[in-house]
Amino acid sequence: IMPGWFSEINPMWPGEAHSLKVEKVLFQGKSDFQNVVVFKSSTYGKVLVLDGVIQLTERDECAYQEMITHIPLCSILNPKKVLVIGGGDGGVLREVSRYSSVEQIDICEIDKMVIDVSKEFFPNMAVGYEDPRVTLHVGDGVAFLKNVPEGTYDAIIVDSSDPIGPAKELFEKPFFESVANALRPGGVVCTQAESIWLHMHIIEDIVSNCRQVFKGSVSYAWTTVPTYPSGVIGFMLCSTEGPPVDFQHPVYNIDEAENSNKSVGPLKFYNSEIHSAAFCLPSFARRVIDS
Ligand code: AAT
Repeated sequence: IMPGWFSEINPMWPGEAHSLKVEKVLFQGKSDFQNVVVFKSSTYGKVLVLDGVIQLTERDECAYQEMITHIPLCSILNPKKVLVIGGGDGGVLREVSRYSSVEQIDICEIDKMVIDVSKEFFPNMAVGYEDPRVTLHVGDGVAFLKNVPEGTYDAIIVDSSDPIGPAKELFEKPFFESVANALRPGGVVCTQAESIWLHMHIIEDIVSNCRQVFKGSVSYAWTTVPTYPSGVIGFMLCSTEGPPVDFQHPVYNIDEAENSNKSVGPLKFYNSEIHSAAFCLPSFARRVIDS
C-alpha cells in the first residue's frame, strides 16, 4: 500500500469500502499464507491488515477481543483449559490471562508472521504471550483440533479471519464437529461470525451447522467495531450437551473480579450489561437466526 488512504476493498462487502488515512507504512511482507501489512493510521493507531482486510486497530481492538473472550468465559464458572484458534496477535490471550481459574491456555495460529509482527508492532496485544500458562502451536487450527483428545477444553475461542483464504474451513461443519469433540460436556465455544448487515447468508449457515452439532445452547451475539466492515461483528456462542449454559446471563462478573494479570490494565469495553445486551438482535436478524 501507498501513503495516502487505505481502502478495504473486498468481494465480501461489494460496493463499499471503509477507508483510513495512512500516516506511515511500517511493515509489508508476504507469508506462506497471506499478505501482511502494518500501517500507522491518523486516527485509529496502528493497523494490522491481512490480504487487504483489517484485522485490528489499536483504538478499537478492545471491543472485539474483550467481547469474543469474556462472553464465553463469563458464561461458565472456573474455566481451566482454554484453546484459542487464530488470534496470532495475542489480544485474545491477553484477555484470557485475566482469569485466575485458568491453568492452561493453548493457541493455534497458522501464520508465524502475524505473531512476529505483533510482537514488534503491537506490544499491547502481544503481551498475551508473556503469560506462563500460554503454549503456542504454529499450524492450521483445523488439523490441530483433529488431534485434541475428547473433552479436553472448557472453552474454545475461534478468533479467525474471514472465510476467504486460510480460515475457510473454520466456518464449515467438520470443523465445528471437532470443536464439539474437543470440549468437555457443558463446555463453550465462541467463534467470529461476521456481520448481520453484510453476511446473513453466512450466519444462517453457521447457525444451522451449529444447531446440528452442538446439543447445548446456540446463540448469536454482536458488537460494534468501527473499523470492521459495516461497523459491527458477531459471534456464534455454542455449548455442548451437559450442564446447561445460558449465554445471555453471565454467571461470572469479570469487571468486579480480581484480575489475575495486573500487567494488562482494566477492561475498556466489556461489562456484564453489554454482555447481555449483545444477544438482543434486530428483528430482521432475529427472524433468520431464531427460526
Ligand atoms: N484478533 C485479531 C482478529 C482477527 S485475526 C485472525 C487470525 O486467524 C489471523 O492471525 C490469521 O492468520 C488466523 N488464521 C486464519 N486461518 C487460520 C487457520 N486455519 N488456523 C489458525 N489460524 C488461522 C480476525 C479478524 C476478523 C476480520 C473481520 N473482517
